[in-house]
Amino acid sequence: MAMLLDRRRFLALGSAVLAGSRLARAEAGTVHVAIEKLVFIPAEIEVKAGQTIEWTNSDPFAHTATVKGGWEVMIPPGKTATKVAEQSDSVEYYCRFHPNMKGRITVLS
Ligand SMILES: [Cu+2]
Repeated sequence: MAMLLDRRRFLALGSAVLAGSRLARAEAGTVHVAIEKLVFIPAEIEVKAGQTIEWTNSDPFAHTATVKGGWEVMIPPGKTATKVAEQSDSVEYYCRFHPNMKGRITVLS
């Protein structure tokens, strides 16, 4: 457990540094979304542009976070995947493999 937390802290730090180099007003921090039994938890999140969204897939099969006509993040089984939130990322998303899985991101200005 301690190792997992350390790794997350390390990843969050790395993401913040990366975001800082690309975005003028990067907000530090990571917003976590769990995936358990075909559900995004929480389904709705609020982030600021520059924050990292991290999905953690506890299921034994792959999921995606997919925006229709937009981006897609693949989240392998037992793994995490991230995306840096942009100002335009107030979106609804779903899993391409399990379209009943739905989530919503609201980017606060
Ligand atoms: Cu899925």
